[in-house]
Amino acid sequence: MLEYQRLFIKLAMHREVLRFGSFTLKSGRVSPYFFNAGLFRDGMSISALGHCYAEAIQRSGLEYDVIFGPAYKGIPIAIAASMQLNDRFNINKPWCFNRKEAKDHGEGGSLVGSPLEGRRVLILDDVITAGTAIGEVMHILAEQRAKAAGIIVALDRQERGAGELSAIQEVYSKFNVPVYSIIKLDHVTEYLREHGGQDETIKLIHAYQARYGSKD
Ligand code: OMP
Repeated sequence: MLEYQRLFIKLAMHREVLRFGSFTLKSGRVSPYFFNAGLFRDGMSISALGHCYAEAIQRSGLEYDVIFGPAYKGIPIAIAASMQLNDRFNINKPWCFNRKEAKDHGEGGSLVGSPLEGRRVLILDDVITAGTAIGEVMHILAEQRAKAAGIIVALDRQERGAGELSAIQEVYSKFNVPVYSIIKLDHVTEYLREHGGQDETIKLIHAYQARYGSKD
């Protein structure tokens, strides 16, 4: 695990973005942990989050023209990451996000920010579990005749999608788009092991993975 990944988990646990307990997911799966990116809700946290995405973007080596943050949780992620790319890496990229409701007056349209049409789009989102949310984003890109260059999420839960493949493999085989993450679930269990006293939590995560985990 890299140092920025360790710091990311530390911050996520400190801000209770990453919590352990019993949580019913969108997919209906009952998970022993949950990652709520909406709780990076102060200046220091969102700045650190943007830095981690910027780091993951740079490490991915992906080539893209514009950064897209799907509403709602992807919006501050895209803004924070584009600021950190500029400030730390001297890379100035345009950003864009969607509204959930299209406006019928004023500036109109359902997109805010830089146009997507005909461009290579880097999608920044919070979490992929079964891959449903990403399907909706691909629909927006198709409408704009834009091409997805890649997807970066904060946490790869390393779970199966609808079938036997991992959700991330499904995204790749369905849309031909690579997915990267700041951390994977394996990093979380490694971090818990390093810090000790979390044997019960690790056991519950392993049991959950035995049921829903992907084999990659
Ligand atoms: P999928 O659409 O199944 O890939 O689930 C991704 C979405 O689930 C995220 O965009 C969140 O809305 C939500 N989610 C989390 O935010 N954190 C988790 O740890 C798990 C989920 C989830 O419900 O699977």
